[in-house]
Formats: sequence, C-alpha cells, structure tokens
Amino acid sequence: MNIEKFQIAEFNDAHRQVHERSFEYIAGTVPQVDDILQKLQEFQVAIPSWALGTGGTRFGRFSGGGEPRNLEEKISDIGILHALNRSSGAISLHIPWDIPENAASIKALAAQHDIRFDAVNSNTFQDQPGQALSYKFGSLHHTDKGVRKLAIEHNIEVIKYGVELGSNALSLWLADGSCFPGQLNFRGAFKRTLDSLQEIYATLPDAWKLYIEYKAYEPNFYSTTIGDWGQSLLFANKLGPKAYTLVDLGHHLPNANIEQIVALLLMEGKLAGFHFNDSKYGDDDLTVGSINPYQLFLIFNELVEGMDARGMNHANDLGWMIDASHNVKDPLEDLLQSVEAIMIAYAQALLVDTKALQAAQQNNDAVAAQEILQYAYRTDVRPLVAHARLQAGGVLQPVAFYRQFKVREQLIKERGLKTVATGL
Ligand code: PSV
Ligand code: MN
Ligand code: MN
Repeated sequence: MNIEKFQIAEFNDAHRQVHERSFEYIAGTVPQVDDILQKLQEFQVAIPSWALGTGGTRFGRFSGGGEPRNLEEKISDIGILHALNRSSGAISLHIPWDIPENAASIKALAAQHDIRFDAVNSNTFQDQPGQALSYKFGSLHHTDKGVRKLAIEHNIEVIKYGVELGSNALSLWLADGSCFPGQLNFRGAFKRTLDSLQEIYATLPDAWKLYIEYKAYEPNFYSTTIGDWGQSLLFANKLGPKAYTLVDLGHHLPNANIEQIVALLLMEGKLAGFHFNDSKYGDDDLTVGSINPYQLFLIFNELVEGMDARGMNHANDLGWMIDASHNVKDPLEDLLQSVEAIMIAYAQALLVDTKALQAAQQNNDAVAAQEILQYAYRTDVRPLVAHARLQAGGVLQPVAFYRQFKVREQLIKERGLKTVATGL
C-alpha cells in the first residue's frame, strides 16, 4: 500500500493550527531555529529488515497480521514509515534472513521510496539448513579452521551483496563466546578472531567500513569474545582505518556509562555508529526512549559536541540504525515511536549551550552544568521535530495518522492475517 499525498495534506490541514501555535512559541525561544530544522531533516535512521515483523522470545512468538512476507514488502513498509516521518530513508539487511535475489530490481524499488541501503549484517550465530559445519561453538573464533573459513566466506559474500545494493559498510556481530569457565582459551579465541577478521577486512572495498559490534553476554553466559567496547576497539585498532566499534545500546552490563564510552570512541575516531533500542535489564530491544530517554539525550549530547569538535557531519559520518524487537506492539507503530524518540533526543542535544557547559566544567560548577543540560532536556522540542517533518513533506503526527488511515488494517487486507516475517 502507498500513503497518498492528499491523505498527508488532509491530515496536516486538520492539525496545522494547533501545531503552528506551539511551533511559533518554541521558534521564538530557540536560537538558530532554521539551522536546527535543517539538521533534523537531514538526519536519517536506518530501519533493520528484521524489525518489520513481530519479534518473539524463546518462550513464544505471537505474530501480528499483515506482516511483510518478503523483502519487497519490507521495503514497502519502510516506505510507509518514511512517507510519514521523512526520517527513515534507509534499510539495513540481515543476510541470509533477507537475500536480495535480484539486486537491481530491489534497488530500484527502494529508490522509488527514496530509501538507500545502509550497513549489511552477516549472520554466523545460527546454522542455516544444509550447512556443512556448525556454529554451535562459535564462528570466527572457532578452534576448527573449517568453521572459521565458512564464517569468513559468509562475511565476504555479504559484502558482495552490499556492493550490488550500494551499501558501504559490513556490520558484524559474533555470538562467539563460552558458557563455562575453562571452556575457552581467551587469548587463543581473540587471536583466531583477529586472523579471521583480517581476512574479511582485506576484502573490503575502498570506501567501505567494518562495524564491529560488542555485547556483554547472550547467547553465551560466561564469556563473549567481543564482549565490550575495549575488546571491539582492540580489534578495530589492529585491523586498520576502515574498522570501527559499533555501539548497541542494549549490549552493556547494567548501569554502564554509555555516553562516556561514546565520547571516547568518538575522540579516537573509532565510533562506527549505533544500534538504537532501550532496555531495563539486558538486551531487551525495547522501543528507543521508552525506558531511559535521559540517557539517550546524554548520548546525543556527547555526539553533537564531539562531532562538532571534530568537524563531522551529523547525518552522514556515523551509522544510525534501530535494532529493536516488537513483541506486544505493532512493529510499524513501534518503529515510528523509536524514530521519534531519536529525533527528540537529537533536537534536545542541539539546544545545549555548549559554550556555557564548557565554562561550567572549567569552573567545576556541577550545579550550572546540570541546569544547562536539563534546560535543554526539559524543553518540549516536539513542535520542532514535527515542523521539520512537515517541511520535508511528512505528517505532523505519524502514529495518529497511521491509526486514522487504518494502515495496519489495509496491510492485513492485502497480505492476510496470518503472515510471518523472516528474522529472529
Ligand atoms: C545481537 O543481539 C544483535 O544486536 C546484533 O546486532 C544482531 O545482528 C541483531 O541483534 C539481531 O537482532
Ligand atoms: Mn545490534
Ligand atoms: Mn542485540
């Protein structure tokens, strides 16, 4: 299904007056409002191809209706999101969950929706049907050279798919680790992983990046071979200038200071980008901003300050992606909420008076520093975000539009009530 321009116009006209009033108020209080609006419009968050269906846990999966049955329908779903918020103009593929059989036509379809291809993700954490050797005890770190070779070749194949689609990064997450003390020699596992990564790295095309994701635990519960940002950074530094550390917000031990990690990776020029989600306990993959929106703001504050200090382009110099799972929500509504939360945190961070904050820091004035940060955080920036969306051709309230125009009901009519999207 397509979102029609007249529907957008009709919806926006009905809400315009109320919006204009709140926008005028904030526009009158914020300096350089046009600059902020432009930055918000440029900022695009990639949608993962595996997040368009209902997720699940090992205890069960409760499918929703009208889920996309193939990659074409997934692209169409992202087209819906992007038409509504104008901030979801990219897709990230997980291979082999979503194999672009005919790259040219997939690319053309995405272009129709104004969607580009973000990082491609490899998968060596599951055995595929007919696979000769098993990843049960890991992939790139495996003690068996044959298994390592299989995993290396898979990653090289994923790069080839990415090249055909115009992507420019390989995002790599390994489940490799151990469940019991003594099971694994840590140094051996690290060295074997490095050797394997070097072979993959050597095949990266010129303008490509390698994103190395870390995760504290799960599915292994004693050690993970790339378990934290230090280990990921070690690999990235040893590999070379195309390798970077990817931060997935759910992959830290409880109470980790993620914003500090982000600041230091940025300082080192080694931050790849993000997998956004939120969590209360572990890798919960909840809607971005649903649990700890202040942390998200603090991360964006470090990003804006750090990227500006390094002369980086906010929209293009890092990878921005959602990595969430939807067990009780409509996936499209959930993604709209996630993108909105990211845009809000970004807009709040753009409001921070960096000079005043630096002066407070210089004077060890913790009270002033908190006032400055929380002034920005407590400013209601929703009219700014909505206005950027309006100017870009989107709708003032994406979730309300989605419900009013019964988007899910139409998708169910088109695709059926019992559909299962590929993915976790
Ligand atoms: C692992 O938990 C992870 O965050 C990696 O990014 C995977 O590719 C993704 O989840 C799969 O949902
Ligand atoms: Mn992730
Ligand atoms: Mn994860």
